[in-house]
Amino acid sequence: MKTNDYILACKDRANRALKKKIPTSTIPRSLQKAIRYSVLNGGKRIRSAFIFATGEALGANKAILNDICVAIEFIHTFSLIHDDLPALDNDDLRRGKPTCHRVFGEATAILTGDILQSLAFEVLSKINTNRLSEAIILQMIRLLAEAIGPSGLAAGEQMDLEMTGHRTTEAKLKKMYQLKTGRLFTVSIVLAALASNCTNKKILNNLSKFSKCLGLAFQIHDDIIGLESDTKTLGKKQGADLKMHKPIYPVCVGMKKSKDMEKELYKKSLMYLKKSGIEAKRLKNLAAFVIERNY
Ligand code: GRG
Repeated sequence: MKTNDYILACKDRANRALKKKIPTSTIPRSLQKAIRYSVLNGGKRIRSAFIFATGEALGANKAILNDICVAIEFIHTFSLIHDDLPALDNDDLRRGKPTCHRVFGEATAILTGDILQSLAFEVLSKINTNRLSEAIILQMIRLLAEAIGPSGLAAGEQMDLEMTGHRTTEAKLKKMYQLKTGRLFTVSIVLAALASNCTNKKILNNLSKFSKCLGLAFQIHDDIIGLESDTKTLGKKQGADLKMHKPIYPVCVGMKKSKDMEKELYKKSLMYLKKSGIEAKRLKNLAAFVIERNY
C-alpha cells in the first residue's frame, strides 16, 4: 500500500474508533454536538498513523491500539480547541471549518476541551486488563499526563504565548516546539510500543528519539507550509502566525535554514529508527510524509 493510501486507511480506522467512544446519551446535547463536531471534522490523523504503524511493527493488539489512538486524538483535539480560543490564538478556521467556539460559543468550547481531556484518560483506564497488565496501563496514563501537563503541551503553549510579539532564539524556539508539539508525537509512539508489551530498552529509547526528531520536524514543517501553502489546502488561514507575530522558525532563522533543519531532523530520525532494529518501512514512509506534506 502506498503511504498516502496507508494514511487514509489509518484515518478511516481512527474515525471509526473515535465515533465509538464519543458519549451519546449521558450529556447535554449541545456538548455532544460540539464534541462530535470537533473530533470528527477532519484532521490528518497523523499521530494515529504513527500509533498503528508502530504497533503493527511490534505486534500489538489492534483493539488496544485503537484505544490509544482515541486517547491521543481526544487530547490533540482538546489542545486545538483551546488553542483557537479568543484568549489564545483567536482563530476562526480549523480544518477548513469554523472553530468550535465560533460555532458553539466560548464557554461550550472550553467545556468540550475539558471533557475530551477527561475522556482520553477514561479510555486508557478502561483498556482490557486481560490483554495488557494494569502496571503497563498505569504507566501509559502517567506518560500521557506528563506529556501534556506543566512540563509538556501546556508549558509549551504558555511559552508560545509569552514569546509572541518578541524576538527569540533558535534554542528557545526548539524547546517550545518540543513541548507544544513534540511531546504528543513521542507519547503516541511510546504508548503504541508499550501496547505490545515491549520492554526492550534499545527499542523504546530509539523510538523515543525517532519521535522527538519527528515532532520537531513536524512543527518546523507546519511553520513552512503555514507560509507557503494556501488557506484552502491548509484548512486554516495562510500566514496567520506571521500576522499575529507568533514565534515561527522561518522568521527566526530564515526559510532556507528552516528547510535544511527539517531535512536534517528527518535524516536523524531515520538513524534512530534503524538503531531501534524494528521492521520500519511504514514508519520510514510516514517520517517522509511529515516533511513532504503540503497540508
Ligand atoms: C493539553 C493540558 C493541555 C493544554 C492545552 C492549548 C494548548 C494547551 C496547547 C496547544 C498545542 C498546539 C495547538 C500545538 C500545535 C500542534 C500542531 C502542529 C497542530 C496541528 O496538528 P495537525 O496538523 O492537525 O496534525 P490535524 O488538523 O491534521 O489533526
